[in-house]
Amino acid sequence: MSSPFLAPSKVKVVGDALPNIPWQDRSADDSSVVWRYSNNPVIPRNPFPESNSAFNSAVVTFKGKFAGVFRCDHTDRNQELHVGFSDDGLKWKINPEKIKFIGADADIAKWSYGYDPRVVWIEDRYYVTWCNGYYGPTIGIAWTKDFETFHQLENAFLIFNRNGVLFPRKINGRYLMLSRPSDNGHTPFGDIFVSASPDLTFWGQHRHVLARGLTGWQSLKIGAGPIPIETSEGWLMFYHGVLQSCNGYVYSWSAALLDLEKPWKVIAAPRPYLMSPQTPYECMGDVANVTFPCAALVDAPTGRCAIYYGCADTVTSLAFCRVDEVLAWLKQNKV
Ligand code: BMA
Repeated sequence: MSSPFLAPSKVKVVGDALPNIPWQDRSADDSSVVWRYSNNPVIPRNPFPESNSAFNSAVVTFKGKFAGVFRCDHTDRNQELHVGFSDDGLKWKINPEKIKFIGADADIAKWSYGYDPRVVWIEDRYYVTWCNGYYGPTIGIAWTKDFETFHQLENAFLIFNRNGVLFPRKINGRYLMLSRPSDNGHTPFGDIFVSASPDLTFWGQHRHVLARGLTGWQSLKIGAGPIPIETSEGWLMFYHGVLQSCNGYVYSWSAALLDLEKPWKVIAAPRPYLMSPQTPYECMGDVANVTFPCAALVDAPTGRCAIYYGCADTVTSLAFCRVDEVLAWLKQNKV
């Protein structure tokens, strides 16, 4: 079935043709704007024996195939980052050895924990950002060209901060990163901000982007998800939102549109979610009721988009959408 939100296809997605991204058409009886892969989850909780859970992970194209940085919490329940490779984006081989970052100042290089990675290609290399333990959570940055050697840079911000997400190109000569200032615990608050840097070391010009509390599903806190997608209409930013129920936090996600030149200006923010935890693998696991997107692969000419999202802090799943349909939906469902 096609979506009732089908837009005239004048929307242009900036990016490469990626005809081989994972894809499954929306089923005939489904009119959702975002739909789930029928064989979810694609990554089980224990891709190697020491893994307790594999979720909230980042996938990119690499040498015509796919690579990623995966959050694997170990059976000692430390949060670690692992590399994985896949021919089709569906079947993954995840390296049981955790990533060993090199090159950082000795003080920064002391590993404590790392989680919720994002990966982005900017100019000539891949950059990884993640929630890095340094006397509390902040945003770590590293780069790689081959997914074997990872060069760690300075942490971007002071503690406490999470959900550091780089834009895929410099804007007006500066790198831009979304983030969500937080606390040292489970943070019952949080808005999305953006910061600029000339060199990925020194960050400033902090601007407020989007506030929590626009509607119920995003009433407690919000945080950026995948790398923003550049379109002719603006930056498409998928983001998660959290509400507090009598049973705890519930993590859903949706999409907003940001100005291309000044992404702290919001063009449209959504009233409803696009996905909330509804399937058994999203509702049951180490943390119930979590859907948490961290990566999107887009085939620019067609606008087909595959989104990797963590489920219940336990496994990783895939969802699909079309960029023009999401933008048309957002126009009709903005706050
Ligand atoms: C956040 C992070 C995420 C996690 C979420 C739900 O604070 O730890 O990795 O998915 O909580 O537990």
